[in-house]
Amino acid sequence: MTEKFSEIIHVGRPNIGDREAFLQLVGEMFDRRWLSNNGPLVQRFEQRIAEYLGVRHCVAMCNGTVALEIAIRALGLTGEVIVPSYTFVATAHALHWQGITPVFADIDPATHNLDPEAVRRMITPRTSGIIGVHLWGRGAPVDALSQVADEHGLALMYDAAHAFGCSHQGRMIGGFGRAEVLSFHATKFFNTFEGGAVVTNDDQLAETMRLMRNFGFSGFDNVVYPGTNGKMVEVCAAMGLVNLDYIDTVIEANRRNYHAYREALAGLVGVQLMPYDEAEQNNFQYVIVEVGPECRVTRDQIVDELHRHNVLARKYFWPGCHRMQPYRDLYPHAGLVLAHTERVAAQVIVMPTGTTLAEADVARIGEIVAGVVG
Ligand code: T4K
Repeated sequence: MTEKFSEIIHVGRPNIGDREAFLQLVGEMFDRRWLSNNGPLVQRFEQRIAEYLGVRHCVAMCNGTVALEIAIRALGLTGEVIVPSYTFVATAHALHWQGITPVFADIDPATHNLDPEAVRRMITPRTSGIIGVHLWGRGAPVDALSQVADEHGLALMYDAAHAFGCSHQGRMIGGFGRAEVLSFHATKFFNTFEGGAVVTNDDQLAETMRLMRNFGFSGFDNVVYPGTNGKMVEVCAAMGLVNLDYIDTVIEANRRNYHAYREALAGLVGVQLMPYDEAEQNNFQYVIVEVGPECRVTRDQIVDELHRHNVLARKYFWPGCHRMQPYRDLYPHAGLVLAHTERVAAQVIVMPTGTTLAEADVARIGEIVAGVVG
């Protein structure tokens, strides 16, 4: 049988704003001969992100993973930090990379976000903090997590890599916890090629992170802190400024596709599209399909059929961080307390979306799924 798509359809195909505007900014950058080190484009970018999210500080970085590492270090986390296993592995690696033990807590199967009661059960005398993840751009249970953190004197920060442009309980994500970390990777709905940021309302923390991302330099020849190189370069900030002007178009395309998926998958037994709360502001970038036990076929059979038709749907975040290295060897029994994580990771499919995918393409993807589900 022939494939439904002759070209590969990717999850995470970049959305790219006005090319002329981008080239104009790059031309100005060349004229200035200022390419990195807190240049004027990075400063403008940081200001616009902070305004967009309503936070006091945006510290732009070279990618989301380094932004996580710097935020973790600036908060002084040590010993053990509680994180979900059901997340991109960078959340755990950013801790392990600095000699901190990621301790995996289970999720709420309805929201895929950390279950605050499961977090509570994982606290030990070595625990110094909690990193919540706003998975798929849906807000984590911020009130309950902050209550657990306060009761135990733990620092609370968020991995908001999926949640740029999203609100939770009517407030923009970016202002929760001590700090929130964004990713602007090429595959995110809003990208700066590679890039990331930490946003915070804490003046002192922002100042520390600015030092940390630039080797700890405070002026010429004066190093006042152990730092690293986490700087965003000017060309990335140029991309970010141009894509900020394009963000509403991208969100609208994602919203339209999400509704098209809703229609295309309606009535398929055991196939559920994860809803977005339309009372909130959403970026609609993660179209999540869950294949339950009532379905006639398995999640993997559906994914295989999609791939056969050149639709590279993904099984994020299968099999869970606890089953990836080095965590699988370090904590071979972690799965015993991660029942929901294991079940959810085995039933999720992430579908393609974005400005390069037309509504008609979504309908054809729906036909592939319907064809295999029967
Ligand atoms: N925390 C969370 C919760 C995260 O999800 C992430 C990143 C981070 C932290 C870390 O942030 P960064 O350090 O990355 O800023 C992708 C992305 O690489 C990663 O950024 C993202 N999360 C994760 C969810 O997805 P992979 O390994 O699946 O990437 P890859 O290369 O397979 O790309 C996905 C698809 O996109 C491919 O089918 C090809 C397509 N693609 C990719 C690129 C780079 C394109 O069409 N064009 C491109 O330029 O992780």
